[in-house]
Amino acid sequence: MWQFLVKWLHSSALFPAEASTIAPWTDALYFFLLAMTVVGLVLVGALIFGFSVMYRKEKSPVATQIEGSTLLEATWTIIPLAIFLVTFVWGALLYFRIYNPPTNAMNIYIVGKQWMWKAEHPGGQHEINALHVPIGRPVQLTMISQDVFHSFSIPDFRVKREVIPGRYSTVWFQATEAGTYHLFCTQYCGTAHSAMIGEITAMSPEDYTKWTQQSTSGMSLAQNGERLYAAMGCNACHNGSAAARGPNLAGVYGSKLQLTNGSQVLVNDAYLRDAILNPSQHITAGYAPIMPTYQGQISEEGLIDLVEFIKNLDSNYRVKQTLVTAESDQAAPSTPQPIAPQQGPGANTGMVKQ
Ligand code: HEC
Ligand SMILES: [Cu+2]
Repeated sequence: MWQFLVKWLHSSALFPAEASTIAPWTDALYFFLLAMTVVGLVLVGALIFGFSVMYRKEKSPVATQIEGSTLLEATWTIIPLAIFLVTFVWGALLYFRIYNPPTNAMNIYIVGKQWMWKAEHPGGQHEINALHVPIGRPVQLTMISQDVFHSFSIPDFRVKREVIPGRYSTVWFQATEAGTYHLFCTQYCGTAHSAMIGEITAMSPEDYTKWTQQSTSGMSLAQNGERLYAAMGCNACHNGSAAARGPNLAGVYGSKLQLTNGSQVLVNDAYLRDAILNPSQHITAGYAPIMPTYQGQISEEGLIDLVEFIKNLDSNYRVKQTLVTAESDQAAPSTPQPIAPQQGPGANTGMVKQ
């Protein structure tokens, strides 16, 4: 019955395809709301119609005063309340499911700007107004806008999330069927807003691997980040040695940092980005507030590269460094920090959530 309804709606072009794992769930809630609305409409409509016939002027020319009925009032309060509470709980559960990516999700970065979508895969593949994803695997998008508000929407996946300047927002989905799907910007963002569209290509994991190999730019995001890290002089202070003026960034991602103001923060993508742009906002305990701000000096893409580099910094770096130092018998605190080996696009081991 359900399958039939959805198939029929879809083939009549009234309804987007259900092409992600979440789609049947959002649709279930949608149809529940629709059904409740129809029930309400029919009930109220029928009562109005029935009463206006039953109590028309010819039948009851003189108005009679009717005292209230507690039972009746309780009924029409409790039943709608129950329906609203069911809707609320159902919607909240669905919301948490949609906005909390599973820990094994692969991460792709999205940068929105007037008027295009840029996608950056961890392996360094770049796409404009297009996004290739594997099916059968949770995909998390970490999105940010370079200018105004945008909104990233894939109707066939029932995915939609605001893309905000200055802040990462995330959304995730798991595509179920190979195919191409529409991508829209659903937030009016200026003259060419309607052209801010693209194509999502969901493909089998094998095809996706093939695609990533064919479209690689040769440098992963983390490798780009490593270059930028050296070019911006970050390693002047963050070189991992004990004498360094800045903290060792290896393993910082996913950890809890103690700040000088006494609070603790979880280091995630957003925190890393903010630490680079507004270092004076949150000083790590035990360090002087000497880090300069990089506001206006690094593009959003550059920040993503840096974040990806820091994320992938091997937490065993210090240990390894000691071993290497012992082996070669010379201290080398200023050598660039090695990055964790790339395990193919998406094998993002640093993405473990707490
Ligand atoms: C002049 C020295 C200096 C430079 C250059 C510098 N930093 Fe820092 N950085 C610090 C210090 C000191 C802290 C700790 C105090 C604080 O939180 O501001 C810090 C904190 C951080 C943090 C917060 C995480 C933590 O463990 O405290 C990140 C992330 C970071 N730096 C990244 C960078 C990046 C990326 C660059 C280059 C674009 C950079 N830093 C350049 C000195 C520096
Ligand atoms: Cu837009």
